[in-house]
Amino acid sequence: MKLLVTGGAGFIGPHFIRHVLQKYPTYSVVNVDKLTYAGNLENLRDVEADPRYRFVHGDICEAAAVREAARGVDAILNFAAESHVDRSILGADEFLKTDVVGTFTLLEAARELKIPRYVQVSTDEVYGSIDRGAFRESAPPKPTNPYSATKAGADLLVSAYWTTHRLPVLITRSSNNFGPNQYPEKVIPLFITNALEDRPLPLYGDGKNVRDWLYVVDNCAAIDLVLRAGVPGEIYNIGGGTEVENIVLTRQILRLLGKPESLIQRVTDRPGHDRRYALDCHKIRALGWKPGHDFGAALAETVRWYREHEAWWRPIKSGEFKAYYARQYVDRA
Ligand code: NAD
Ligand code: TDX
Repeated sequence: MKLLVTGGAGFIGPHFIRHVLQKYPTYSVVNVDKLTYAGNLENLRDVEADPRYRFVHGDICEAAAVREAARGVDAILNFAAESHVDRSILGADEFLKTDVVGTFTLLEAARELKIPRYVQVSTDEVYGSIDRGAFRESAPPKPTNPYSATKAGADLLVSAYWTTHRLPVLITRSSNNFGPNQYPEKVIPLFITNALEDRPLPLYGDGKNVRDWLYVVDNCAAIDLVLRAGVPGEIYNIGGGTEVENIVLTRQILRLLGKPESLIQRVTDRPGHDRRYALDCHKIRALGWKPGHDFGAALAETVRWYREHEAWWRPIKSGEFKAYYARQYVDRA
């Protein structure tokens, strides 16, 4: 099987590519990535010499480049996105381009080239916040921030290509991922690396927002299963089943690092901050998936990875990230 993976140089993409190349000796992967601030070829060093892997530096909004890369593949998996909520609040331009127009461009290529399978990697955020219970796949999208709105727009377009064109599409909606190689703008790597630098951990609002954490390799196994066994036209929720309040998560990270709670800095809340995400995962479980990692052990492993890979995150934090962080958190403090 030949796969086209987009956004394969970000956080989840490299884990998925590694998963596929290790598990299936006959598979090959073409990775199209624009290498935005979030793309980093360091994340793929261990696979780049594999003859079954090829990198193409390209933008999913460019139809000709997409068509060229997609020719002859058996499936497209679209991981490429602008993915950070706080950046979408500062400015949503690139979110509309990549998350919506990019998805449209890929769908058109898949239709024209009659690609047998298309997987859209989406998010629990499209459902919006839920106080009690959990969203099923049939719940209508109710996004609350520009990022989730563009992801929801993309999902609707993907579903429309099934209904209208019978393009064999599948959508995965996962909860918050964590693990090695996650860009340090997201809360877990931000808090781990700030703590390692003895800098404050900026906790939004009352710290009681809840996220359902999923170890990244478990998400990759689920996406692989949906690719192989999912029913075209269907949506699959993928949740870690571990709901944690941000304040609890923050204390857990500090404990793992042996750092004091005085590093916690309460800052102004994120505008439109979703209180709680929760997914009903009966559908993906019926396909035969469940999370394979315990949250506490996976968090400890992640903390260890950042501790041992300063050479990976220090250049990021002193580069593009620095200006972003100043803009983001100086205002809130
Ligand atoms: P990421 O921000 O770490 O990586 C995104 C990648 O896409 C980068 O390599 C970037 O260079 C690339 N990219 C951006 N614009 C592009 C374009 N126009 N053309 C080609 N490549 C482009 O994101 P991630 O955390 O790895 O998330 C991957 C996917 O999973 C996204 O679609 C995201 O919405 C979804 N998702 C993420 C999470 C999470 O917790 N990280 C949870 C649920 C869903
Ligand atoms: O500095 C921070 N302080 C803080 O309290 C940051 C960056 C976050 N937070 C809070 C906000 C959220 O309640 O932590 C929680 C997690 O925040 P993020 O890591 O920004 O993730 P979230 O907004 O939940 O979105 C993530 O999960 C769904 C990913 O970024 C999305 O790409 C994915 O779709």
